[in-house]
Amino acid sequence: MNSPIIQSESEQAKAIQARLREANQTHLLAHWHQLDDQQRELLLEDINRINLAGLSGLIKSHVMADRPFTLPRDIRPVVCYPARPGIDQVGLYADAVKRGVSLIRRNKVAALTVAGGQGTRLGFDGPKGAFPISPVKSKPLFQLFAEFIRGTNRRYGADLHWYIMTSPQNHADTVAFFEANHFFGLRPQRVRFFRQGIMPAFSMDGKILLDQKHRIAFSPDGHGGSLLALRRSGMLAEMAEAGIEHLSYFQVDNPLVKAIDPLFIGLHDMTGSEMSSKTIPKVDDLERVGNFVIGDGKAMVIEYSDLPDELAHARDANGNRLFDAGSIAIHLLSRRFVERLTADEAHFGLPWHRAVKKVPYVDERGRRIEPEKPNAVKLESFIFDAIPLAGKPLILQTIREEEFSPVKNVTGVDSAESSRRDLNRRAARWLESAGHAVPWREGEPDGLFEISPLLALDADHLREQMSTPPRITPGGAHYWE
Ligand code: UD2
Repeated sequence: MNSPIIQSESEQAKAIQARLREANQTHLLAHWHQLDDQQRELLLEDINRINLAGLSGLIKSHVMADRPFTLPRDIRPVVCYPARPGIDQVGLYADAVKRGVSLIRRNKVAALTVAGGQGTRLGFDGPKGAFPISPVKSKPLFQLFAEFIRGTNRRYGADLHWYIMTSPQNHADTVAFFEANHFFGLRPQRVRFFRQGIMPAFSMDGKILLDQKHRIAFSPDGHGGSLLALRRSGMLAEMAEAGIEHLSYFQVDNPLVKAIDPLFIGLHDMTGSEMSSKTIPKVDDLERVGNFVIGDGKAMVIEYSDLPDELAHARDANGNRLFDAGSIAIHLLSRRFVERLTADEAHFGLPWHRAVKKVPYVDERGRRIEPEKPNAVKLESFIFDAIPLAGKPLILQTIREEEFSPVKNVTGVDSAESSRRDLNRRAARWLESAGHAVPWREGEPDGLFEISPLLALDADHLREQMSTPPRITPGGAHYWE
């Protein structure tokens, strides 16, 4: 094939051209002659970020072939630890809380937030963690997590690390946001940012897309990329040195998350689980959350889009939903498990998932096209695909109203509105369970209620912390810290 010729260019450029020819991607140099020196350098840098060696096989298997998710042959419901212990589990749960607290006290646990997504659905200009969400103070998501960690440090005398995964697109803005806000009161040394990996977007016929004439259209490689990114960034080695044993993983979009949960940590550690997850009963058959199942004998998550409708609607003998264990993307991973999974990058075991999306690109004539229909394949890996690779995976049920209300859209289901409402309702319930009367009107708390995690991490904690009745005015805005 007649490829664009780089004549009289650096040896480096020539070598790249040869590698591109082998990978059938020489179109990336189509506009080379119109680029200035700096742009050429940037383009070569971008190309060097791609693992061209393994590319042809990947394109054949995942880009060109619409290889749908292969369902396990045998799919059964999972057995979970219940949210509230049965009579014969009370002792186990009490021991687990003690174990969890002891691990927290000794800083053996770190928080890990994945915040590399693009948050396109929310239409927010900035890192998603900077989105203001709390009902009274409009605190951003990152601040609520920071205060949860500070509250935990305070309660247990700990000094926990917090790892935050950014993407190349939002890294600088995320770090600047923390700096501008003085790390929300955390010690800056304890807040560790690391960038996730990237993958190029492909045209439907397997060509890497250009975002500009000198830039490749990259996007984040999925939250499963957090594992390799931890190793590549040196964070995994740092964790080992600091004696961190478990990572408490959660998504940036869920302000209700218990960023550090002694019970969950204790159960994970006591049972020798390598990866543990929280689940909630689904609100309806087709709720857009992953489904925990036992597939061919192994615990795993089947994403909502991959679960066949007949299974989503299936009922057991009592008429209950058969596959009811929704994934809320809260996990614990043992550091050693992450080390094992990422020891040999060439054989990293998480599969790629294919998504067809709209991706703007520069065509062969140099025009930038804003497609109206999905035109490109993006590849991402998902953290929950590590579950079947884990020893003794554990699944703990929890309570939706206490722990899950993600911010994904502007309004409607899983929106800023619904999440703020759920934070408000939760604060009102905590006050009531601490013995304080809260006015309600038409099924909602009458007023705005916000309890900082600096004051209380859960309802029981609030009961300890707030013994005198707070002043509450119907319709008013109330905040405690
Ligand atoms: C995710 C789960 C779904 C359910 C739901 C709960 C997947 C594929 N699905 O759905 O099963 O648990 O969450 O809310 O995960 N992120 C990165 N880097 C990336 C991509 C995503 O850091 O390359 C982060 C992103 O910032 C966010 C989280 O991962 O915190 C979730 O990503 P999403 O919004 O794409 O996932 P969603 O809502 O489809």
